[in-house]
Amino acid sequence: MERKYSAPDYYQIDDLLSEEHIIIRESVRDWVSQHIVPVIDDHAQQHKPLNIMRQLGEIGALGPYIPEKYGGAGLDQISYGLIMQELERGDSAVRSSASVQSSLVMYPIFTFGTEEQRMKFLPKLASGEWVGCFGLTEPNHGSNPAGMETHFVDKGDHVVLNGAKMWITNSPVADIAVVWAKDESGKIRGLVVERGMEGFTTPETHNKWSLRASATGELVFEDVKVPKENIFPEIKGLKGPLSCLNSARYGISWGVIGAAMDCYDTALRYSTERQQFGRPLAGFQLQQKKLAEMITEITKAQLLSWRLGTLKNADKASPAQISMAKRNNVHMALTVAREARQMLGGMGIMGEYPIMRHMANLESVVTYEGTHDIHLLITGYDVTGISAFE
Ligand code: TGC
Ligand code: FAD
Repeated sequence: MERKYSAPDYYQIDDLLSEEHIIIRESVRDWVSQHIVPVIDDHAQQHKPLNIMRQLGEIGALGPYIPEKYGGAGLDQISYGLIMQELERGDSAVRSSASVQSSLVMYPIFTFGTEEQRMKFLPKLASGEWVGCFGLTEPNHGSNPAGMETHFVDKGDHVVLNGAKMWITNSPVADIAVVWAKDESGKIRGLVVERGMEGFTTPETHNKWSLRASATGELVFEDVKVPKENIFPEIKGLKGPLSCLNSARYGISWGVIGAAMDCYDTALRYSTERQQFGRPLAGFQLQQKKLAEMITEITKAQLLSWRLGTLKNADKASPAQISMAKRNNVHMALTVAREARQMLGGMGIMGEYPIMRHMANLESVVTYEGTHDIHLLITGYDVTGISAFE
């Protein structure tokens, strides 16, 4: 069945975008309609991760804001956001792949890497020839990465890495991993671990009820010898990985708008077509309340992310502003998905509509990249000056 889609723009936000932004958005939207929408339900139902990194590279979705010299597209932050929005309209797994590769792998290599590291890794990551992943979370340290146990010791021209990371998007298919680990003085450092290094394995995590079209796994390091040229030279401390998260969380704030728009559009369409008690569902006040609240919250989220994008373009977005947008917009999208699912009645649980899949995916998105409550505490810290974490 061909699925129709009409993206809501209730506040004429297109007027805030450039011609280039709209061309980029429309081309990614068309790609998603042609290549993701027809196959995504099968991948999610079968728990069969998508294998689309090269295609994402071809459409310029990998490292959109990385300079062209390194294979990126040299675009601005609004373009990056719009690309994430369109990809997540298809499925959070698609946006996850693109945002991990762009913000969590290419961004740190570009920002913290040596020129040799940039030239070695970035062009192949931008084209999708290589898949990257990002290892911060550990079995015993999720919300509190400062406590990480993964560590390395200096052995002259190389270091020896031990430890384990958990819940790592794309680890089972990754060619390289950007890994955060402590040195002998207990400082957090970043290094690139490559597939094939002895003692490095990436077991897959099975039986997820969420992000079923995405591969998730572990990173296990057993005396892995990593050459010193793979270590980021200067960056030390938690601000290294957290800077990458700023970029990825920003992208998520846009991405989830795409999922919410898909749910809203599906519910609006269904409720005008489906008749009960002799009239369309959309004619009942309770259904209109749901639709009116959805479009209000989507519009507010669109404005929040657009403004954040302009701040990011000017290099003025604070981490706390990014936390607010990530938290607000993911919660908005989950609420829209839950309400939209109800509006379709029994059909809302079926794979021929995207809503239940988006809803299940968003249960991961509300947890990863900092949980809903952690982002609230970041805002609390920002407005009071008192950290609830200490
Ligand atoms: P705290 O003492 O506040 O800060 C330590 C140092 O870090 C600096 N900093 C930041 N720098 C850049 N950006 C940020 N957002 C920053 N937040 C803090 C800070 O200035 C300080 O620097 P310095 O120079 O003084 O050392 O740190 P804390 O230990 O109290 O922790 C703060 C907390 C809880 C907010 C932080 O740990 C946190 O954000 N926890 C959540 C963990 C998280 O988000 N994990 C995500 C893992 S990756 C992932 O989920 C990928 S999913 C991908 C997908 O599939 O799409
Ligand atoms: P915990 O930290 O154990 O938290 C459990 C609950 O306790 C949460 O509700 C949390 O909000 C609450 N809590 C914790 N501390 C506090 C506090 N101080 N005050 C109040 N409440 C608190 N990580 C990576 O490094 N790379 C990846 O690519 C990656 N991909 C992921 C993909 C998926 C599908 C998932 C599900 C996770 C992924 N993650 C990844 C990990 C993700 O970032 C963590 O799951 C997340 O940071 C939360 O950590 P945790 O699961 O250990 O939960």
